[in-house]
Amino acid sequence: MPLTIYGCYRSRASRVIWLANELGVPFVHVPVIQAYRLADPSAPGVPLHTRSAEFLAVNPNGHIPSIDDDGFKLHESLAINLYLARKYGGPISPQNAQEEGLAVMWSLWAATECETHALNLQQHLAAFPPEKRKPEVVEAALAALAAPFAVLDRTLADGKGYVMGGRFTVADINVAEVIRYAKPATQLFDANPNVKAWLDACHARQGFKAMWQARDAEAA
Ligand SMILES: N[C@@H](CCC(=O)N[C@@H](CS)C(=O)NCC(=O)O)C(=O)O
Repeated sequence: MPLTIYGCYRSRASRVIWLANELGVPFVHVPVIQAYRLADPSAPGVPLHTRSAEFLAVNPNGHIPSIDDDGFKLHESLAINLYLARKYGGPISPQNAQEEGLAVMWSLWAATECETHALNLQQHLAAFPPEKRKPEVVEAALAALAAPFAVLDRTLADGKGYVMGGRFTVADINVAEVIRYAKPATQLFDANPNVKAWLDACHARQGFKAMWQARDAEAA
């Protein structure tokens, strides 16, 4: 059975699809959408969504992405990526226990130190309509991200432009997909030129571009 990836492109499924593209792993894509994007998720004929019984049977948490890899179900985007990298191997994957530790560390770092603040920047600087945007949330997020961005900037300077291992790995994807949310806060990137150059290089990769093109083609 082929790998199945559940989750529309306009979700954290983008991370998993980018990695699958980089690995060259074929997959079946099931574009489950977020229930909150539907006016009435219980209306007849609505598309498959995060509260559909059919999807809750895959992921009882009711979140995307999830995968089904020959009957093995896994949730949490960053964990899925670490699993797929481990399974399929190659230079994108950790090569030893230390690299394994670093890849997990950077993934947890992105999720715990950065993701909430980066999402706040995306929403309050770009996604929300002007009347919902709160400058105090933006200020708090900028303050919270100043130190982690500086840490990442120094790491990239020392690491030849990569998060770990001196080459492009799953850790770059997992961190880049979180840092991407902060893009509307250009001052963070101006203050950290290595982060800016690294994110641009990540987004110039064919695996990312193929994912992004499909995301653009998906209904908003
Ligand atoms: N920590 C989880 C977060 C999953 C998550 O919150 N996904 C969002 C979409 S990006 C979702 O499913 N939202 C719809 C819902 O909660 O109904 C991960 O990284 O996979």
